[in-house]
Amino acid sequence: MSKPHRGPASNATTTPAATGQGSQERGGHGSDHGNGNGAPSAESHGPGGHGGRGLHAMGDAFGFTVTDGAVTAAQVTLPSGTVVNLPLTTGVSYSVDGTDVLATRSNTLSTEVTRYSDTDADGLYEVVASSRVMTSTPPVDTLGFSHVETVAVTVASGIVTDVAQTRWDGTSKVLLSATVVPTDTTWVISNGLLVETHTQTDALAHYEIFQDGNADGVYTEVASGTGALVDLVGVLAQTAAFASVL
Ligand SMILES: [Ca+2]
Ligand SMILES: [Ca+2]
Repeated sequence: MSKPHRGPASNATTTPAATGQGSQERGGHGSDHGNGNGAPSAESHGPGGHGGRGLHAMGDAFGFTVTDGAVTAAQVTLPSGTVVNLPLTTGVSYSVDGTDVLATRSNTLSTEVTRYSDTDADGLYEVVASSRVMTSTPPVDTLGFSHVETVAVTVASGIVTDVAQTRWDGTSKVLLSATVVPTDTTWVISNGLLVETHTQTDALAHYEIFQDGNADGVYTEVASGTGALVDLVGVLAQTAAFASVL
């Protein structure tokens, strides 16, 4: 798995250069978020590192058997036509939400959910959304730095006017200002959380959610995902226990 990270989150891990600390951090960070990498078959033919984007790219190819409201079998049809049965006892729990199927995996530091939907009612499901929500205090490296992305934010009358990414060495990179206005990224405050959304032409929209639990103007990334935005009240519930350090 060469890309355990998704999108801009990886920016925060590319800046450290001195002392070799950077490369160590990247390794540790990757394993935190890429626990699916341990699958023995997860090389070039693996299912996209189990990330939402990778699974989304597999298209309308998932099949589920639902009995009495529970998923009793899951499978995916590969482009070659081969049907692979998905194991139901490996730490992923399936549930049914309306006509959709949810797959939930609880990791040490986060919870991931993938939503499957049969949007064209042909009996096969595709990934329409995925999310990862932090459920524990951000980990730190041996220097004491947390490499979870943080941004300094200015909000005026409910409008986000300035966003700057805060790097581990104290420098910052302006993402939004009066003169820096990206065309494919937006920031809004919702339920007290900062929601950064990246629109893409060839993939599901990708978002990152930041929280400022100690109200110092610096927001820490607590969730990310693709497709429809994750329930923000649920995010707040999952971060409540450690929000004071965010
Ligand atoms: Ca379908
Ligand atoms: Ca803060």
